[in-house]
Amino acid sequence: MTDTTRPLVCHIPVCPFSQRLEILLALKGLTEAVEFHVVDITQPRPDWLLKRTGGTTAMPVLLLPDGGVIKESLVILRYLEEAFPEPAIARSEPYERAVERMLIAHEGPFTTCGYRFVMNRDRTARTGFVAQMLDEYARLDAFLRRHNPDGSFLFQSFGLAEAVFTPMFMRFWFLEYFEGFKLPETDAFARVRRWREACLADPRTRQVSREEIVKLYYDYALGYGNGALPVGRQVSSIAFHPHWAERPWPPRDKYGPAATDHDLGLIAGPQQ
Ligand code: GAZ
Repeated sequence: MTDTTRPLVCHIPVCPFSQRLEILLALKGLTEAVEFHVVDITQPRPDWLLKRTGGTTAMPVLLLPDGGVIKESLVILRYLEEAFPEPAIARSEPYERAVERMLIAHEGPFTTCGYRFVMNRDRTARTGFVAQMLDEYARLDAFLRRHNPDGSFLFQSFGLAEAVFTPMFMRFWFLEYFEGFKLPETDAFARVRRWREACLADPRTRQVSREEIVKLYYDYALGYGNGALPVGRQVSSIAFHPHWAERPWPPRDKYGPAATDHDLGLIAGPQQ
């Protein structure tokens, strides 16, 4: 199924953590150095994979030809940077490297905030999530203003911090679609807006599209993550078949009546 000479990354469909690795390799011009294998998260994990991971199911996981296994996207990212050192993407000067790592240290709270917001089912909690999300963007804005007030990126060009955050900026299109949440066009967010736009404009981040994200994450908007099946449904929105490009766009109102398998183009046949 796989060749045994290259490292292999196993990941779930539209996984933002795995896209970080794809972006890093694209920045290096080394997209062929690592093989990527998408695992169908709606099915039990294959035995060969569980044997390699020691039973854990979270992905991405990097499987090395010599038997080594690396988990956690930021650790894998660092490994790839060191295993394929040319061209370097991470900063090399110690202080700049620390600045880069300080910004990357924000990714956990930022990511969790956006995912909790999209998965929230309580309409009355929405205002609180908007405030938390804006607070996260404000932190990024302050950090960028402090370390590079006039630039677009953290340093001169798209680098490691951008590889970490861009997949989340893309996933958070689901907040625009399902929550009507956008980063305000005000001065207070001007610096982080410039960063986000510069990140999204880079052609080396085109591994996934807005349409794929919105369609595959519909079940997250219903509060069901990681391939879990919403009540009353037979097929997950993150399933391989039917292909997302052949399905209609899901309803925007995530708090209204849930769409059926049929509405979502997940099963053929008459509406029940
Ligand atoms: N910290 C790890 C990394 O590699 O950086 C995270 C990996 C991870 O969460 N992988 C998930 C997975 O493989 C898919 S992505 N799950 C299957 C399994 O069997 O464990 C994130 C959230 C969240 C819900 C979902 C996700 C997400 O909050 O993107 O918050 C950050 C899962 C409710």
